[in-house]
Amino acid sequence: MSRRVAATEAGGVTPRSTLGPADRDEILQGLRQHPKTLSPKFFYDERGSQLFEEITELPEYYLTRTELSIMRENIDEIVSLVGPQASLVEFGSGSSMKTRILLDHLDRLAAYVPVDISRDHLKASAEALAADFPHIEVLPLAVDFTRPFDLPQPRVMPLRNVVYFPGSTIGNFMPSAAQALLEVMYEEAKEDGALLIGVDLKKDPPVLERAYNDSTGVTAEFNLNMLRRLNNELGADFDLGRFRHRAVYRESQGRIEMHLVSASAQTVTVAGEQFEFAEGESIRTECSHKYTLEEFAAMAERAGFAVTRVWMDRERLFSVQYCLRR
Ligand code: AVJ
Repeated sequence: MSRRVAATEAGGVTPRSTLGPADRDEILQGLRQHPKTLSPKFFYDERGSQLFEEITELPEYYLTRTELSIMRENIDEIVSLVGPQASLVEFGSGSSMKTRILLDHLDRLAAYVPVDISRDHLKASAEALAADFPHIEVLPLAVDFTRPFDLPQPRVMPLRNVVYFPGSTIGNFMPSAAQALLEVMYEEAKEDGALLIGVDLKKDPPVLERAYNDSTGVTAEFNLNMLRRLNNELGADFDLGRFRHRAVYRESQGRIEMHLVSASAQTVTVAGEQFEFAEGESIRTECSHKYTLEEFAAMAERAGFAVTRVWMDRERLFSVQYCLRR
């Protein structure tokens, strides 16, 4: 029976094999490590992307709705700071509502450049945006945005570049990698450029832990789906029933860590390689770093940006920050 058919029966979504040889090597490398780790980028097969959409609507997961309300309430000021005829360079595929709010309001945008490594997802969301915003030149770029890249040349010369990075995805990067990513954003912002970024803020740990351990178990399914994907695409034999979702806030590192905990001692084969799991041993699947305003401002400063405007909700749960190249 082909994997395609099996997957349909299992999850109702027909996953396409999207993991390349480099991904397989990275996954095996992560499972050989102690503690075992898997990159959160591997969450997002079709089922994973759908589950994440569901997460953004959960009462406990305040991030997406809070960022959206901050954008809506402050869009006029954001538009005046960005100015006319800018080029909006989004690190990510731009499938979110937040991007549409910007494309709806920014003044005579010269171009919109979504940058994402997953070519298919990028192409689909860029085509949808180009159809909905025919007056904006949409120039998708399928590259790895953690390394410097050449920007496409729009028909209309932009007066400046504004890099956009919503959703607090900056939190997924370890502090040194987050620093390095801000330095790439500094390069791509170019002269007179700026950065508009969503940053989730440090807060009461129970509030954070609830956001990653929702009562309906959607986040648990999102986390476990990583194993389903390895079964589907790398011929692994994970028994999802023998792993448990766990998300904890590590105060000293200022981050939520998501883990898949082995419920018993077991052996799992992935791409023909065997991995032993002790009872209680886990795979860390995601880190979500949270920042204070001071901590993020210091990191932005080290990358060459000056934070010039911060918008927050009344409860100071989440921030959208505007940073100018110094
Ligand atoms: C999309 C990376 C911002 O870390 O909050 C949601 C992903 N993980 N629930 C986050 C996620 C668990 C999310 N980011």
